[in-house]
Amino acid sequence: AYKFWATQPVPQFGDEKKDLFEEGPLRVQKIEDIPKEPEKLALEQFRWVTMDLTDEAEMTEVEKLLYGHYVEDDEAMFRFKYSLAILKWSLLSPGWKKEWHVGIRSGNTLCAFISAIPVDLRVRDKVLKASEVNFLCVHKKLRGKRLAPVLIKEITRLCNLEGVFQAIYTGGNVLPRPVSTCRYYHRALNWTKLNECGFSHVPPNSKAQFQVRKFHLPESTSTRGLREMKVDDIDAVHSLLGRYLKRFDLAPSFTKEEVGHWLLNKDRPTDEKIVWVYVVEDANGKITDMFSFYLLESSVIKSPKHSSIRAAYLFYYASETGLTTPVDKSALKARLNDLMHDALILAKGFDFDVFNALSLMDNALFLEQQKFGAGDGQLHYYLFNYKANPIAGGVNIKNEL
Ligand code: YNC
Ligand code: MG
Repeated sequence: AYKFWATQPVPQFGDEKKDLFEEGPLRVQKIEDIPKEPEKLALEQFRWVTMDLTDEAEMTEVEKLLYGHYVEDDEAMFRFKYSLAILKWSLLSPGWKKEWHVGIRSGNTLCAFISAIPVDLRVRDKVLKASEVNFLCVHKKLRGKRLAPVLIKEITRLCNLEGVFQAIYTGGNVLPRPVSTCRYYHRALNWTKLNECGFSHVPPNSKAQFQVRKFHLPESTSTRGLREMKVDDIDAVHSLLGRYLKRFDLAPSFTKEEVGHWLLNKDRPTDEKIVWVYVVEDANGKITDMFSFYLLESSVIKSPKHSSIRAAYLFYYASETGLTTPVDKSALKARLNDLMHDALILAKGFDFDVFNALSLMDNALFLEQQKFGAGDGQLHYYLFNYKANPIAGGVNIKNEL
């Protein structure tokens, strides 16, 4: 059924084995054997281009393509709306390579795109020099013409030429074969607006006013010592987050530079702020906890009243409470609920409409209590050219980005 994916070094459906196996690459290649040129495009008006994303005009072309043609929900009511700021953040991360920002132009029009960024990815006890593939997008008028496999083969070739043979990627549709699957959860902050957009509904036997009351939040946070993260906190946050992520089987292994990039709004004007990061500093000046969320808007395609939804996505978090041996689950649960409650209050204060999270990391400890509801979307995690045993609900990469 998967004409293209059946030919790729990914685990196939049907070859699942009950027994645990040794994890590792499915295919081993040498850089010398990788083709130096891209595959020829079938139609002659099409040509390969490397997008220069440090050039505002070229970045704007990518933004426009995604704005009109990127991921929508099943009912085509909402579409991810990536701003220039978030694209810069996502695509110009430490170690980024120009060659990994790949476009196809028809004449001068950008009509397809795919990208990768480098990541040191830990799968259980092994750290892979991998890439994170994202923003695969084909113009709506060119769908169903097998351009996606061509783009995927080209980004593979370009990664391979840099000595990168493994990749991680996520998606809403089922492909051979997820290493992990998460569910989306949503916590209304502005229920009335979400309702008007067709995102939230009045449950049977309830009323709009009960929903508004259910999702009401206090004005101010309550965790003592909570404050915004600063540049000076990078070392402490790098250490705390690094130790916390070790709790999970699939996680990036961050350098300090990466922590600075992903968690601070350095060089970004205030009105382009995209990530909110808070730490808890105790009486001795020690950073004991941190949490973060980022802004990603969605276009509302069908509402006459609203054009976009401001969604906060839960990003990295960590707490010393989870780092005792053995872990005191009830203490961790209490702490995370306090922290996430404050995260919701802050997001509400910054005018977000909804707070999204996935069923990963330790989220099961607070999703229900913080009034998150399961959405219909699922997010599947895939590893390219790496055979791994299934990873249960403990994945953490920048996901829907
Ligand atoms: C997808 N999302 O199954 P088979 S997520 C991977 N990821 O192949 P055509 C996908 N494969 O089944 P269309 C895919 N979607 O025959 C479809 N496919 O084996 C497979 N949507 O190609 C599909 N962005 O060109 C089928 O399909 C084949 O014209 C069909 O284009 C697909 O960024 C797409 O959802 C998704 O823009 C581009 O529908 C288009 O429909 C579109 O006929 C809206 O393709 C936007 C959207 C996807 C977001 C993402 C992660 C992408 C990961 C790609 C895989 C990377 C592998 C690792 C490479 C590096 C390796 C190293 C080292
Ligand atoms: Mg196509």
